[in-house]
Amino acid sequence: MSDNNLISPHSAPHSEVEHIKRKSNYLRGSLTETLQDPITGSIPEDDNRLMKFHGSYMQDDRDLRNERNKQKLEPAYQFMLRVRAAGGVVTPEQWLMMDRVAQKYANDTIRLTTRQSFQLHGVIKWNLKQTIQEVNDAMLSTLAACGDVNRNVMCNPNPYQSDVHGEVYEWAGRISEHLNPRTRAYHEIWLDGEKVLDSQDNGEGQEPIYGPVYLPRKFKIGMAIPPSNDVDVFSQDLGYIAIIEDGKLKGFNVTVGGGMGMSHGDPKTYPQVGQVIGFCTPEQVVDVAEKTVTIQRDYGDRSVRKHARFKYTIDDRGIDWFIKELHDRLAWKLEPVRPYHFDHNGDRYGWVKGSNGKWHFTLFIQNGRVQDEGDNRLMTGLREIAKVHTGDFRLTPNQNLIIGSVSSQKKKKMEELFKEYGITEGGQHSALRRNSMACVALPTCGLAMAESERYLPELMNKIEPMLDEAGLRDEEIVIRMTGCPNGCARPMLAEIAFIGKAPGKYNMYLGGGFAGNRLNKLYKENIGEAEILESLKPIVGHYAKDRREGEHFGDFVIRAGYVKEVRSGQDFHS
Ligand code: SRM
Ligand code: SF4
Repeated sequence: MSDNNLISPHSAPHSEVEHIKRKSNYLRGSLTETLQDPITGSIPEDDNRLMKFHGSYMQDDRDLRNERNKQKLEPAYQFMLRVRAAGGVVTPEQWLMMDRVAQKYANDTIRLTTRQSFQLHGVIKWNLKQTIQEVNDAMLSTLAACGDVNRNVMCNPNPYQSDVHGEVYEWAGRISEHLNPRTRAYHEIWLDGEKVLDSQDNGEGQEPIYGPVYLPRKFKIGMAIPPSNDVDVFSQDLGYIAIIEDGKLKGFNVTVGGGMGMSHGDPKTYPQVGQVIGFCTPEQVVDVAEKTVTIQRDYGDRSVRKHARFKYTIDDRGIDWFIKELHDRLAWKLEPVRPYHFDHNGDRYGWVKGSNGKWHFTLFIQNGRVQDEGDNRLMTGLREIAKVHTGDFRLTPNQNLIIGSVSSQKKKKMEELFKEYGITEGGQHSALRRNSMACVALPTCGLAMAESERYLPELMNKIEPMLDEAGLRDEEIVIRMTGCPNGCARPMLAEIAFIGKAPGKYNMYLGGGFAGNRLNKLYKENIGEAEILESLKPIVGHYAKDRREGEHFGDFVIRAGYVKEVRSGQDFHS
């Protein structure tokens, strides 16, 4: 196979991370040794870079940082562990394992992520190996949950069309499997696997798709089943839109070049929506994924990490260049795009009966945090449900959970458990809250500039009375918040978004498409809570009074002139 850099058009020196990957001997580095170092709860920066590929980030509790600093203690180092499950589907046994390790090794909470994975926070270095082993014993994995590789493949968990969901889910699994790193490093380091190859190995067999330096940056794939765009297919590096005719899966439209991350005030970085480039059959999806990934491997920017995502490779070279390159590598051509239509990108809550005759219940979990808090015993409740459930659990792309495939006989029992533990579809909340997402941010995220998960519910308490007054409590409006412009809750696609700038300060964006099909636009910069509420109130009132039949909030704010429509990422900052 070719060295990844032979074709690279970027002549600038490679970034430090590229050197770390290259000399890591396929993600081994000195992890085995540094994990055992008894002197510190941390690991060196080079190994930390490699840890990401193994599904973990070193963090420290930022709430404790100043105090520990004053006491001349090292930061409270801990590790975040991300557990991947393609399409977010897990068995009750796997749920129980996550619940157990969260209590035993982490901070007693399970975090459901915006990409249908699990996160554990607060695992200390000396417990990492045991935690990862228990995860793997339950047939889940942390490998490639982070790092410059393909990440968890997202898949619509739509329970209305169980047959099609089942099929699309299978394809998501196959893509995921095919693009998994093949290095034995993970087995050697975490699972006491035998060391098969030594550092002299030239890697021919080790990583046939990625090669020795993997991808220039993370890579994300999602599969949507219209009319739901809950996976936010246009935010994915590579997306697939299922085309269903007469109830049967015919294939997929392919989208490329989406992405959310940017830096405040740097127009060279921007969020982008993917472009729909053609159609392929189900049997062709793995081939399309592999060839797309290899194009990014060979042409992505390895010198500037901020410019290394696939969206920039496409924008710099043009979509026609990409399509030609893809067709050349495939040795066949995509067919013309087929018609499709998305209605929304949020979740649909409560019970539905699927085509398999089984029942599915989507419950609302605020910002994906599963925990017991006072009278709210969500974590215990889900544990008790998992003990008797014989179907599956499906993590949604909006940080919620579906208790899937409940038989008619079991439905009543489930309802009793829901009642006992206060588990609901969120009907007591406004539709705005039920369409909300916030990223983790403080105290664990090292990149957070402001609160997000801990603050959005509080802000919502203040926005909800405003909605009540305007008669909009049940109006579905998508609102998202992140603690920085990396975009982990995909805020740039929300109708209303707040992106952290500094403690207590946010940039406010308006005008995203209700179906996740249009980026929003900056409305106000660097504002605190008082100004957020002051800014929002007149717009909410105006919308209640002047909206057209069926007009969504994001469309209204553009028509009413609050913000300009953004047609592509290049317009985002203008
Ligand atoms: Fe993210 C980095 C959390 C989905 C874009 N993301 C991080 C880190 C690991 C912070 C870090 O690098 O030190 C955060 C860990 C916080 C913590 O304490 O847990 C973090 N990202 C998350 C999660 C948990 C947010 C959530 O609240 O659910 C999501 C985990 C997904 C998963 O299960 O795999 C998560 N991150 C996303 C998404 C949404 C998506 O993928 O659909 C995005 C935007 C889409 C995209 O990638 O373009 C996203 N995360 C980023 C970026 C910006 C990447 C870029 O293109 O510039 C970073 C920073 C980076 O990579 O350098 C980042
Ligand atoms: Fe952290 Fe920023 Fe991602 Fe939020 S958006 S989790 S603050 S990196």
